[in-house]
Amino acid sequence: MTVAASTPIELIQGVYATLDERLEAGRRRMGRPLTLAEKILINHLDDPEDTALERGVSYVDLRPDRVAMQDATAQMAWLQFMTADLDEVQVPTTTHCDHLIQARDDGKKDLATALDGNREVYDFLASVSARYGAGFWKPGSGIIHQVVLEQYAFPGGMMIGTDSHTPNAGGLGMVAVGVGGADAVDVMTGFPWNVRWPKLIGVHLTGQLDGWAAPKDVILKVADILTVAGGTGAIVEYFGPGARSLSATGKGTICNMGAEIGATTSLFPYDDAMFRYLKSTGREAVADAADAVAHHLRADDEVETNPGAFFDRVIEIDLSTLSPHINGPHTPDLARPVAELGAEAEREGWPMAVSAGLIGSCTNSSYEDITRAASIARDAVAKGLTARAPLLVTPGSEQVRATIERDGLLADFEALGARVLANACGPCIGQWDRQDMEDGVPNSIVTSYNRNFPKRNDGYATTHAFVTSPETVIALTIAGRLDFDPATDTLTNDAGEEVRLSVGAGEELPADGFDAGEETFQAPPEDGSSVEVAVSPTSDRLQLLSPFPAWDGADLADLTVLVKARGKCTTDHISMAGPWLRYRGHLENISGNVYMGAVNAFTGEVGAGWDTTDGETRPYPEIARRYHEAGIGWVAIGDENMGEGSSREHAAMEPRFRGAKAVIARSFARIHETNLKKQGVLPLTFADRDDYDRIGPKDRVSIVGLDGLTPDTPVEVVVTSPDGARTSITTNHTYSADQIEWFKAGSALNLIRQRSGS
Ligand code: MIC
Ligand code: SF4
Repeated sequence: MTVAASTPIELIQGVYATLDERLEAGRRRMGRPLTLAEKILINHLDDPEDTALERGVSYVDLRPDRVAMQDATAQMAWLQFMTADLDEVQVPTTTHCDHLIQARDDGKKDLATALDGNREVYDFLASVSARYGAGFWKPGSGIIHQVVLEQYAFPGGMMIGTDSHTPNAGGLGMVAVGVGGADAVDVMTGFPWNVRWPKLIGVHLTGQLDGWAAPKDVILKVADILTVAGGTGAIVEYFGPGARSLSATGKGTICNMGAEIGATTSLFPYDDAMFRYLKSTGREAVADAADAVAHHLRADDEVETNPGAFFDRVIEIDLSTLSPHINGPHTPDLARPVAELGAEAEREGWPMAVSAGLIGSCTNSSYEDITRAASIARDAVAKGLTARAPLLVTPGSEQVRATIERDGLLADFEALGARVLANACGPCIGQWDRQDMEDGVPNSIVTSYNRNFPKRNDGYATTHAFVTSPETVIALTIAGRLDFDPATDTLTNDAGEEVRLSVGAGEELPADGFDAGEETFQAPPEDGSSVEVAVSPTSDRLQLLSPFPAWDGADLADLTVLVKARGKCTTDHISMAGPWLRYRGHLENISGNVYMGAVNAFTGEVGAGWDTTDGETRPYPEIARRYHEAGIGWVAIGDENMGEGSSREHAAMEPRFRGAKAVIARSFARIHETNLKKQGVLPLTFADRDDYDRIGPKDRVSIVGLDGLTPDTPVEVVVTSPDGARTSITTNHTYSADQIEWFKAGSALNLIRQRSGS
């Protein structure tokens, strides 16, 4: 398979060719018209005839059209793929280098530093992609989701990506889902992708955005309504006249941040804005092909007229009355209108001064976003204003960077004193070597990113991060305060005059077309079999994997409680990013961060607990290593929405590697739960959520009756306290019959190996 720099039209035509027949069959089966998400899923079913399609219940096998992986997750995925002993990937796959570039000085210097410092990892990713027939996007090419939107996404398509913000491609009408590396490996090795048939949430958009309101505000509002767990197990489908008023990249922003409500994915119906975006990004043939089947690329008419009959829940948003929002700190669903932030910050004691403003990330770095923000910068400079806080801008892709440079927009930011960083994730993932602030100093930052968990951007727990639209970021950074509402407040300029910022004026697409910039794509050779993939046995960044042991058929008796986490325990708490991104290809080394951010439910301490071997208090990673070395099996206990946030399977592999047998929580985020299953760790949920309180620090936990593990049957957990008292509690699981085989084999990958005889 050779993978090009964009999706070949033949592949797309192949997907469109089956629409007529499959959708007709789908309507017959369901006995009703179909929503868009249902159409795309039905068209990608492995077995369209016989698969049960009960929402939130049935597990289905799907055949995605593509796989995309970013460098921080691709390393582990490729290391797993290599153990399958295949000659090439079975589905078009791309690797994107975006997460490992640290922001410090400026784009050019930072890229050079990254090329040098990460050489071994980049060489590995370039060679492994070439060896197995995958496309490789070099460092500097941009953030995976922006590149995918520009090159690979197409209306009606379906893809998976090893990053939770893969749903960004829903802005082009694609079902694009974030998964762990093991899921990607299934598809790359030719197996179908297994997922629960989703529930459907419809968001009916009417009206039109006005004033300072931006597409970002739609998702900030949806996050407010649904909260960080509200989209779990669901696809969010947007529709209505308001949807048609938004640009494709604006739609992408909304779908992107659907990850923050736990949604499986989000998407918009095909429309003129998508047609324009496809044409402008050099994909005329795709635009025409989509236009020819346009009626299949949106929900059937009845859905828009009577949505209540098709969706599990319908949310109404009138864009005309939507006010600009800003969410945070510490969680992306803590929302309020910008106008109300000042009062709340005052009440809560959040630092009122803005210490930095950051524009970019996969959520908000399109040409339109940048033109809108740049117009405000221009306006501010013309009115004699300067930014009161540092402003950092990260273009989403090389194509966006080259175009905004050509169009003079970079200069607009620079005139305001902004620094332009590399086309990469940078401060969005803790890759920010922040020079202007010390750890321990409470401060507030405003970003156009999507996540704002503590330590996420600069690694400081004392930084309060607020997420908002690029235009609000720039306004608050110019004002230097959280209690500034650009719609009503004025600022004092150099001449002592009171001036008001004008509303940003964005351009949907560049009038002169996009400038592709530097060539950053490496196509694989026709035959990659002679390419050598180097992994040095002495490397501290890459380590070949050994299979996890299979289940021995016995119950899991007398397990120690390594950690009982209280409150939020996101993947950032379980396997921190920032400096640890360095070890994403080395399971043993990265296990040095396991549960480092978890709040100990017994003591309130962060990242440390009680070591059963000698009664000492130690950091969790150290206790985990000691248990591993001593062969002590353990469990982790979690609160609500355990593993919220990212797709990183390290948050499941590290516990597995160190001897975790089960994670028992009040509830799980979808990707983390699947990642645990795939790696052979049992994810169980308390049937009675109060049973969480029954687990003490020195208890022993036994998971019994596992030889009878079957779908939909509770699992008994016996908790023995130090005085010998035993309590039996009931837990639930979501394993399907097929998935139970993953547990038995020790991991999903072991099962693939068994099946392919390697
Ligand atoms: C993130 O935004 O947290 C990341 C870094 O992109 C992750 C993936 C990762 O941990 O590598 C994600 O969102 O899946
Ligand atoms: Fe990169 Fe941030 Fe987007 Fe994750 S959310 S892919 S770290 S830009």
